[in-house]
Amino acid sequence: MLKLWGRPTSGRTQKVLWTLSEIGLDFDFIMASGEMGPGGHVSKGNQPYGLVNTVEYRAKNPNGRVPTIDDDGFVLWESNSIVRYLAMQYAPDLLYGNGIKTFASASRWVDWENNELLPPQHNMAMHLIRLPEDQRDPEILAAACEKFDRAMKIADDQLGRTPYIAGDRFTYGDIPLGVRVHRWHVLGLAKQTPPNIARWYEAIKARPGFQVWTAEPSYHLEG
Ligand SMILES: N[C@@H](CCC(=O)N[C@@H](CS)C(=O)NCC(=O)O)C(=O)O
Repeated sequence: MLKLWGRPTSGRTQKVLWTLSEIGLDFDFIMASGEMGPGGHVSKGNQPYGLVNTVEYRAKNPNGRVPTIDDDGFVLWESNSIVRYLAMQYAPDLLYGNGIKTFASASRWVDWENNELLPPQHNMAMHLIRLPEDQRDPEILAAACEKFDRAMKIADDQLGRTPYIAGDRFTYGDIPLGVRVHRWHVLGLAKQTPPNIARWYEAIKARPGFQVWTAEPSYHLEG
């Protein structure tokens, strides 16, 4: 059975969990993290799930980060590469209509999420909930919100042209964006959701794959 190392509070792990749920693949979920545990972030004195600094884990993922998968001996890390691998290996029809151009377009939005949405959202979570209060910086939070809002305008323009981010159909490209847009709302930072994103977000929230591992607010609010 496929093994996945990660933690439910990790947005990058959620991308993989959501993809696995879309496909309907069984898997073993093994808790791993050097920074967070069942009680929250280590900066508040919580114990991490661990595992990531063991020799065995580092042999799989030398970065000591999550997520990592082992699919029948094929080990892979980098969350977006894992999502692309799962889509190609198990569900090309479902996750990109088995078309190379749709695959490439979805891949572009997945890279965009990593480059444009993830850095500001990391600062949003750290400076709103994860760091102890005396280490939070309102200026870093404000700059992160501004950057995230600007990026949302780009996604909103695209969603004004096509129902889903990579075209007429749901693809794996909607998954990382879905995690970020949901976290933005759960953190209470989506002051005015742009209209096309609002319409798309309703469709995304209705997907069973979203509901299993991403919807739960505590996975986004746990600090
Ligand atoms: N580019 C990598 C980054 C991996 C990463 O930084 N993951 C975070 C969780 S979202 C992590 O491992 N944090 C440290 C920890 O939990 O120990 C990916 O997308 O997989």
